[in-house]
This record gives sequence, structure tokens and C-alpha cells, in this order.
Amino acid sequence: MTQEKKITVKKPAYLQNDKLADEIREIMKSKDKLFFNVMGSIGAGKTFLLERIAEKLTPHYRIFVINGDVATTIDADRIASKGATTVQINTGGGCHLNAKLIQNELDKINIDDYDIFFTENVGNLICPSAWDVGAQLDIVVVSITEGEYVIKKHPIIFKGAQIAVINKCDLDGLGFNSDTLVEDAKKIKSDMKVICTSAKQITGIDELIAALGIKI
Ligand SMILES: Nc1nc2c(ncn2[C@@H]2O[C@H](COP(=O)(O)OP(=O)(O)OP(=O)(O)O)[C@@H](O)[C@H]2O)c(=O)[nH]1
Ligand SMILES: [Mg+2]
Repeated sequence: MTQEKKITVKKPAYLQNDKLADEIREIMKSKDKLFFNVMGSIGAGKTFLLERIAEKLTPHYRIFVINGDVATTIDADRIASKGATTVQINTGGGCHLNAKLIQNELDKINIDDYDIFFTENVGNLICPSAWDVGAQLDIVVVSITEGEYVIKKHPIIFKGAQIAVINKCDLDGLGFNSDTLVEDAKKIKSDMKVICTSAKQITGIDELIAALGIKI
């Protein structure tokens, strides 16, 4: 008697992720919530920008931020100190957030208790580009101190994003001009909204909030 081999066909993880991400997007849309995914390099200023955004938005909106880092709750604590509700996911060795991690956190809260949701993805310009978290808009943050080739070398993450933020513009001109980075982002995607900010000097933050479609 020949024994039949049982074959289980598993969907690749990223296909399951995309389906779940679409479901998250649909839920947020049906509830009239905004959900933004903030990606970017290590140390580009994602947390500092989210602190500035929280300072401006929390008097008007209930903000929920999901922070991703390999370790510590430093970033979630920093943003919480500005009035947002935050949760920190420690990925261990993981270099990105994914839809399942987001859904786990959303399952623990009442989505209706908040108006606007953000992720701060794990800092790097590679892994987060491949993992949809279900946001309506993807933002990539780089900074002047990363040098003039940072956007040219990471086209994939910029292709998938709608807004590019060039932060630390208070240091503009340090070896090169921010215009180079603006041009590079537009070359990758002609309709990319590119905003120069300084989280330190609080410039460009209102423009960024307006680009997200948020009225204050
Ligand atoms: N000069 C200057 N420094 C900044 C600016 N934004 C952030 N920094 C500094 O850059 C460092 C990193 O800022 P973070 O906000 O922690 O950067 P991040 O992108 O959240 O970093 P990770 O979460 O570790 O990837 C801190 O020392 C900030 O004070 C800015 O606009 N100008
Ligand atoms: Mg951070």
C-alpha cells in the first residue's frame, strides 16, 4: 500500500501580512481614524519629530503611538511625556514592525478611544519597506547628518512612501546642501511630498502636520 504524502501549502508570510494590513486599513477607514507609519534611519529624529507632533496635536486629538525598537521603552516614554498614549514593542532581533504586531496592540485597546494613530517603526531604511503595517500613509525620515547619498542608496523605501522628511535641517550646509536630498527623493518619486524639518528648532512641523491632512 502506498502512503499518501500530506502536503500543507503555506502562504508566504508577507502575503498573510498584506491581507492583515489591508484589514487594519479597512477598520481604520470605517471608523474614520487616521493611521500613519513613520519609518526612517536610526537616529534620524523619528521620536523627536513625534514628540513635536504630539505637543501640537494632543490639545486637539487623542493620539496613540506604537513604537518599535529592539530593546528599551525609551521612545515610548519620550512620546508619552508629550501627552500621547504609547506602547512599546520590543522586537528582540527583529528589524521591522508588521501587521500582526500592530493588530495585537490594537486588540488590547478600544480604537474609538483615539483619533490618530502612528507607528514609529524600527530604525533602518531596509526591512520596514517590505512589511505593510496597515497605515494609510507611509513617511520616511532621514537626516542631514547621514550624508548626501542616504536617499540614493535606499530607493525602495522611498518608492513605497508618500512623504519624505529631511530632518536636522538646523544643520543644513554641513558638508552638503539639503537640496541634494530633496532632489534625490523627487527623482525616485516625482509626486513625493518632501519636507525639511528641524525637530530641535521646531521648523517644518506645521507643514508636516498639514501634509498628513490634519487640521489644528
Ligand atoms: N540637531 C538636531 N538634532 C536632532 C534633531 N532631531 C533629532 N535630533 C537628535 O538626534 C538624536 C536621535 O534622535 P531620535 O529622535 O532619538 O531619533 P530616532 O530616529 O527616533 O532614533 P531611533 O529610534 O533610535 O532609530 C537625538 O540626540 C536628538 O536630539 C534635529 O532636528 N536637529
Ligand atoms: Mg526613536
